[in-house]
Amino acid sequence: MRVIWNPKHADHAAPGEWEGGAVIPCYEAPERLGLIRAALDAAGGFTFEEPARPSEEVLAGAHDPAYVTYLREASAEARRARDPAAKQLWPTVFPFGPNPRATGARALRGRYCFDTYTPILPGTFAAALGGANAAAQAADLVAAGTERAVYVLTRPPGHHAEPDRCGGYCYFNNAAVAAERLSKRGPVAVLDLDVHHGNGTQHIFYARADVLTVSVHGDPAALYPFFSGFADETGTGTGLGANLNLPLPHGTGVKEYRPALATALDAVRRFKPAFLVFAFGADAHEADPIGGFKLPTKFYTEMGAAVRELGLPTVVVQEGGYNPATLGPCVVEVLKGLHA
Ligand code: SP5
Ligand code: ZN
Repeated sequence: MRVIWNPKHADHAAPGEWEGGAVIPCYEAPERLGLIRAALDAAGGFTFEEPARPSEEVLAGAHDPAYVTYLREASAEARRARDPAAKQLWPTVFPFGPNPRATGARALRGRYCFDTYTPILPGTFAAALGGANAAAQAADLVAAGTERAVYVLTRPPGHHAEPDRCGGYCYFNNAAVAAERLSKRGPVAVLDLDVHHGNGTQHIFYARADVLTVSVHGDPAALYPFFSGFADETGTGTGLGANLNLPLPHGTGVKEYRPALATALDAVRRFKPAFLVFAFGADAHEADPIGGFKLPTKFYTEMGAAVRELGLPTVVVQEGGYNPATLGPCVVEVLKGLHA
């Protein structure tokens, strides 16, 4: 299986994340990518390629130009700073009030970000752009019909990134970039099986009938991202009916997950897409430190095989997964199931 990986990923390495009034070690660390790559190498049958020269053009349709400019300039600002504290840009105040203009630098940090997990660092823009280009290249390979499935090995992840906001460790929405690119050639379904709701992907395609978004995730009443992912979010305008959320409770195991996955796959089949984008996170695993679900490693083979049954040309995009011991094995299993 061909793997497009993001050689710029390590340019983004957060010093920590704000949680409960303190900076804790960041779950989304550069080691994640190396662990996945080592596991794929050991499993065999995977070839690794870098995307061609990165371009901002791949972001069109997924992100607002003003946000792209902000992220580029904020990363440059962090690079120029001499004071170490100024080399990480964190939001402190978020938009509110009747006229939430964002004119100053401090306001912009809150305007273009929605949480306290997602700082902008000197290399954030380059790393995020590398991932978006890896996703675009994988989409082009799948669209050309030469590959039935291509895996995008990247970080930082993407599915929480909104059209104009970073959040949830995500800056550019790699899955949305792939889906947008494929949508020029036919209807696309995005299946998101990260344990967290893919709020950004949902938002980007919420009013579109040609891109179906389906997500199985932890109930946002109890799990990040809290404000998005409820079952009554079904799309808007011509996109009404083209978004399906299947929230499941904390503690969900195979018994509860399997029927939800079947429902998700049925929705994809009924939509009759020409292409699939599979936003894959390993954080629904029983050993994940932040997910709260209880899927065993062996279920990931079944998950991959179930997606393969759709028989669709597929771009698999890496999202979350935070247990260093189980992340690699989960990716190997899901890709084995998908490719077998
Ligand atoms: C792509 C992705 O999976 N993003 C997830 C973002 C979730 N960030 C919230 C992290 C909350 C960590 N809470 C610590 C509690 C540990 N017991
Ligand atoms: Zn996640």
